[in-house]
Amino acid sequence: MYEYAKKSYAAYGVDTEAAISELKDIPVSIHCWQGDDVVGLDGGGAASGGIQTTGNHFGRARNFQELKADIEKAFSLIPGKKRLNLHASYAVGASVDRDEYGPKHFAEWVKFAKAIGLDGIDFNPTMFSHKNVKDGLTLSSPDGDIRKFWIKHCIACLHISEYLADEFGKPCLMNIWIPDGYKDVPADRLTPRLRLKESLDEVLSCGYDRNKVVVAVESKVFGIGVESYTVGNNEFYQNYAANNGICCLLDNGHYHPQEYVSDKIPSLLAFYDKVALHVTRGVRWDSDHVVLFEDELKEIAKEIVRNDATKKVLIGLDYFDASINRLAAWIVGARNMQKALLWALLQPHAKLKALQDDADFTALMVINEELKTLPFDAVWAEYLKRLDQKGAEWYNDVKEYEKTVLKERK
Ligand code: RNT
Ligand code: ZN
Repeated sequence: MYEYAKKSYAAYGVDTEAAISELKDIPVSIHCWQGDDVVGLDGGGAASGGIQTTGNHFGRARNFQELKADIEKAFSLIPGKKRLNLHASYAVGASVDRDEYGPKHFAEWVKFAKAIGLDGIDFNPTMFSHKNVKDGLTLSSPDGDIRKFWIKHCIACLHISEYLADEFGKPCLMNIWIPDGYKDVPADRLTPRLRLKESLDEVLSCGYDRNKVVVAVESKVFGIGVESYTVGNNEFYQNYAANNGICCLLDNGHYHPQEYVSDKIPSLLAFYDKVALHVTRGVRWDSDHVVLFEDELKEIAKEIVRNDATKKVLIGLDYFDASINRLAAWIVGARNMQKALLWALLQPHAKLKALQDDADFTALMVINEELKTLPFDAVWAEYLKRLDQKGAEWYNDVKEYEKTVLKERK
């Protein structure tokens, strides 16, 4: 079947061998928080700040040991180059508050990530699920002590990120997302943004190593209970990032449902050296459903591949579904990201671009439609085989793990 597929793609000038070997090298950063419903290890409890995990499937990882075991099992069934995306709330054995976290609280994670052969660890300050989120605000709070606490937390996270970069000999992405906003019509939209700007300036001026840490800011349209106003919206962060030499993180659940991140990626690539992503699936809103192999996912992957941006676009996943087996959620989403990248690598981009420039839109449509039914499955199967990965049978492993490990967790 692979030989047949190879010929089918070759007829369009596509080299399946090249696609397979390129795919092996594209890292995908997988979020730790799918494993425990974004609860974390530092006592913050269930996610708050406009985000919510729904569902109550049995087997949630309740501690570091269980989370590590689940990650190890799930990641073993995901092909390709993997990074781990950690939130500060996953500090191990911390007896201090978040503003005093340091590398030692993440040393166990480093040991683990190295042991299971990961490419690196990415990091996030956790500015939700904490008593210092005052009236729903963090870095934009009118209370100077609150702002100071979170500024200190972000600076601590920058140093942890430097440590993570050193440990893996590769840059670490540190993404800043805050829940700040208002439920109802605000009386002042500007001042909170000016305070956020000042707070971020203070964080970035701490003297971190820009070669080691890529700082990103993640905008959002609204959160649950914060429907009327979001301090860190798209315009705010795009301008902030552009003016301060950092990068934007686009979460495809964070825009109006008729706005597409696939279209935003090339716009940012025209101006930025790096663009970070949270690939998710919003159903009617920022619902963080498991990533499926859908058109928009393919478009996102196509924009990365056809713009020669696999090293510029930092791909991360961000979803949390507690209504199904959490390992399966990880595996389905991460495999789909890989599938979409393979799909994108199997398109004859140069030929299609030439048709566009020649204004031959008829041929462009005809070929695009033909490409949709090429034997993609056989190339995917070959990729899995070469990486010694299972096909659809991965699910049997998860069922077994469910029976022997997850069912025991009461
Ligand atoms: C929230 C953002 C943010 C979080 C994670 C846990 O809307 O998407 O990225 O989901 O940091
Ligand atoms: Zn996100």
